[in-house]
Amino acid sequence: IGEKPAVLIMSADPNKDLFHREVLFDFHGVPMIQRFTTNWEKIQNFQARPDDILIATYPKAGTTWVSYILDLLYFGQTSPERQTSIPLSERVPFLELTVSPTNSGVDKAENITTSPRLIKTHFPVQFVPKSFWEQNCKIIYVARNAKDNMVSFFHFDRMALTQPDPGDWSSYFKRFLEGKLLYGSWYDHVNGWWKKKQTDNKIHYMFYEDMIEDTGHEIDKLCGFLGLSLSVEEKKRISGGVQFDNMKRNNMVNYSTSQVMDFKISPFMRKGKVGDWKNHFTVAQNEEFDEDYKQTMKNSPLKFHWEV
Ligand code: PPS
Repeated sequence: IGEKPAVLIMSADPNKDLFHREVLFDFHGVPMIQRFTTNWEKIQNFQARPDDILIATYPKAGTTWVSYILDLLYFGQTSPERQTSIPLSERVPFLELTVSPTNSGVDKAENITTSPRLIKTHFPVQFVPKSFWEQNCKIIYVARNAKDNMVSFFHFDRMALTQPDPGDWSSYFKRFLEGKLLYGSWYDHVNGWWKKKQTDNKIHYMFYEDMIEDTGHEIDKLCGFLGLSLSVEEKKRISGGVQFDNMKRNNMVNYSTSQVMDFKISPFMRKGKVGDWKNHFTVAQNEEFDEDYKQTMKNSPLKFHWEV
């Protein structure tokens, strides 16, 4: 983790700054990069509305999946053209992302004219702008087992050309265990949000593995939490539309419109499985991981499924 650069210089050409790998720096104790911190005051002063819904995850835990489900739950029936003409990343702005002075998640969120506004973040709980708490907004948190989460993040960092250089797998593996990847420690992230949930009934905490096992059931639980009543048929339609193969084919949700991702290296919709870590972890790495996990998670009530 390097020093925090003093200033972020962005050119007037919004595309010029897109394609460089960023360098991590320590930001209030969390490894971060410029494009997620440069607008810090503006992000922290974001004015949430009571009906805003925040989707929070450690990166690669199922953000896009849940974002798409929520978008369909709220807007699938009323505005079908939204589904065919606006990329999901525009419908569900990424709160802390600043691409250029005229292209930021905060601006996108502020420009949304439909309600509720669906907003995505990867912030650890302590970074969430205070208005979300003051306005008592509903928050959906998705957690994914650390092994698959790590593998998915590794491939994402390879293909998303603005992410910090992932290096090789074995060094990535070590940095994950040390909490030295972007957004910091997976362990702190999932535990921090879980702890917050214990005193905040506006947080719905869900697991990627449960969505894989029974998407329909998780959609039912989401509807219960959000106070939505959709017909059985509509929920079935949504559950089908958000299955991996359908999302992978859907150019409005699969990030094929992104300028910073190189699908030749790895597609955004990569595998969508529980247990792909077995194709990446060596036996020794798995033992090291399990030993470390036992220690780091010894006080955590969270239980993850490593395979289904
Ligand atoms: S990001 O960049 O942080 O917003 O990424 P995120 O959306 O959180 O996570 C991407 C991973 O989620 C998988 N995914 C799915 N899996 C199963 N079913 C569906 N419908 C689905 N949609 C997205 C995606 O494939 C990434 O996981 P991996 O393991 O890399 O395939």
